[in-house]
Amino acid sequence: MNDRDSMKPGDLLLPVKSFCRLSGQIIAPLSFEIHAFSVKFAYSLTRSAYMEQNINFEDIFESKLAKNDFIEPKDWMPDNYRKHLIRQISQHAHSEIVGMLPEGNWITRAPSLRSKIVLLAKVQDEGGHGLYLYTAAETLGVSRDELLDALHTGKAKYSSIFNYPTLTWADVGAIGWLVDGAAIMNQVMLQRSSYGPYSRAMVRICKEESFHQRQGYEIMTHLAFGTPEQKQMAQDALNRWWYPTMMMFGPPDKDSPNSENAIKWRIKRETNDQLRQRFVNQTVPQAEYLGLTVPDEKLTWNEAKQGYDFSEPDWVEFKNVINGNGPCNKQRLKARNDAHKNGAWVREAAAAYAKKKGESTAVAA
Ligand code: BYC
Repeated sequence: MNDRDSMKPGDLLLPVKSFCRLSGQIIAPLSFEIHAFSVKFAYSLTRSAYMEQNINFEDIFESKLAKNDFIEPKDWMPDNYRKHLIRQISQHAHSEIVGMLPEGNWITRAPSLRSKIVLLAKVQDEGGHGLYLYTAAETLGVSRDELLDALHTGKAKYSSIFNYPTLTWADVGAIGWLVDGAAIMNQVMLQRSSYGPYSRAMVRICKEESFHQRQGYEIMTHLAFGTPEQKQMAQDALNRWWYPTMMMFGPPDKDSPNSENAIKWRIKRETNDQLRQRFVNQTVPQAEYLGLTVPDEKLTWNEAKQGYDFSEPDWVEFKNVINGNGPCNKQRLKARNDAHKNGAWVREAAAAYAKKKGESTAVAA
């Protein structure tokens, strides 16, 4: 088992057991457990060892990428790579916790005890995903407070999809089926992302997202094979969620400023358009099984490309939503700010407990 295998996503403690090798010779042995905030210390030790040997950091970084090795928190990385990751991982983390809100809205109104328990578990999972991802972002030298502050003040983006309302129970089904389905499509590729902590967080998240997708499809199945009114409810949810889900993959490749670096640095392995196409190819047969109609008159199978031709979402609407003017942006930000404010006592209690525990450990030692 190597060091990477021994680390679990969400770990605050990063076991570092690294030997920096030059031509097979160990030049900087490091073997200790460090807290995420000490990453910079380990990095500077490694860096000075390399400098003595006149090593080009960029070459080492590039050769790791070329070999499909992970870049780890203690490794040298270009500033723009670090910035790119902080941007993407924190947006992803924000999406997970804001994503709890539209479905959380239905916990008290779930139509049965079983569906309530399942929905509770799912929403709780999303909170956990946020935690793994904030922790992964912290390994890049940014604090949780800075990240949350950017979300709460509206500076940071989160997925456009969570700015749409959940009007009926069928919307909870559509979110699981379509939104989690799209999320998995994107996140399976991110399991192979070049940044170790992000990639490892994705492995666990993907397992849970698969369950979420099935939960949503189960709800849609009950409705689609239920009464005509239930089927209509399912169709209405599909009509409203189809295009917003297509927007989740981001703008078309030609208008995606971050894709070039993301692909070059192996943060993303596939482009926005490639993933969107795969999502359509996978989802259309699922809609057909349910007897529901995808709201796209142009949707046709293209034998030559072995995929569907489909209509693009409304990119003007997308821009409005990501710029804060979607149907629920203000409501979502207010809910997050209120939750943070109301949770202050929990953070204070946790900090007081950690301090007390630290003091009693010091006395015992
Ligand atoms: N919404 O150059 P581009 C979940 C922004 S949570 C908002 O293509 P990139 C779930 C983009 O940030 C799933 N903004 O960017 C949770 C950029 O703006 P900045 C969330 C978007 O990064 C709870 C600009 O547009 N998944 O599944 O190469 C319950 C230009 O875009 C969106 C992730 O976060 C959008 N949809 O590609 C249920 C996955 N799209 O930052 C379910 C990780 C684009 O330059 N993220 N923008 O100001 C990614 O894979 C990529 O960041 C994206 C965008 C594909 C989203």
